[in-house]
Amino acid sequence: MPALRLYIGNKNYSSWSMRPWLALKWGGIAFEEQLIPLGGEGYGQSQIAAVRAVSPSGRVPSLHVDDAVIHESIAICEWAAEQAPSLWPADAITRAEARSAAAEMHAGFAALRRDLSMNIRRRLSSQPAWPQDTQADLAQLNALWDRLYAKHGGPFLFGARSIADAMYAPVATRLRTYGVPLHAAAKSFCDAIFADATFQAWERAAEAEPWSIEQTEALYR
Ligand SMILES: N[C@@H](CCC(=O)N[C@@H](CS)C(=O)NCC(=O)O)C(=O)O
Repeated sequence: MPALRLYIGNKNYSSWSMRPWLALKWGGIAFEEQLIPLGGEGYGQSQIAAVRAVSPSGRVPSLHVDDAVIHESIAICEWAAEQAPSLWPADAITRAEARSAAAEMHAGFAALRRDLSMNIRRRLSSQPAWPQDTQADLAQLNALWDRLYAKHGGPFLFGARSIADAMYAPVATRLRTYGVPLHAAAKSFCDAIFADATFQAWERAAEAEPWSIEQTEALYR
């Protein structure tokens, strides 16, 4: 078995880190994790260099498999699925649909990611007025989840837990943080993620972290 080390950012803020971490854990793949605190007061050249030293893109997550480096969250998830094929649906067409949904998250929803930064610990008391492109992303997300729940019946997006759920799990926390009203399918998805023991382990660690990134905390204050 190769030596696996996953480099991640702060669990409270780093949504890209959460995705492959969940996939590896759900796949039963043993790995060591190393957290590099990102952002916050005094963030500077030494942390940027620390990330660059473990990831050619200068971003986390990055998975070291012996001497090889796999970066980009979706590529790490795909590697995990090669070790644990049940991370994708068994049926070829359903698997292709799950890959479409996962790729859409990785490449899309830019306005949602810009305006609803992940901040697991935080709960806003009232919902901000979202710009039009963010409203469009939220509508697109609801339409996607409505369609997948109607087709596969839950409890996860493709019935059983898959990488598609890992890709959207951080979004569930964002909807909770910013108090976004939920369609029935979105509520079912969020409930399924929040009840997942692996997700809960990440969430507990996020809540216990000492770091605070003022730029994110100051949003909508
Ligand atoms: N497309 C990349 C995005 C990775 C990304 O943006 N990571 C952020 C943390 S969530 C990062 O490393 N930022 C570097 C920094 O803040 O210095 C992926 O899917 O892995």
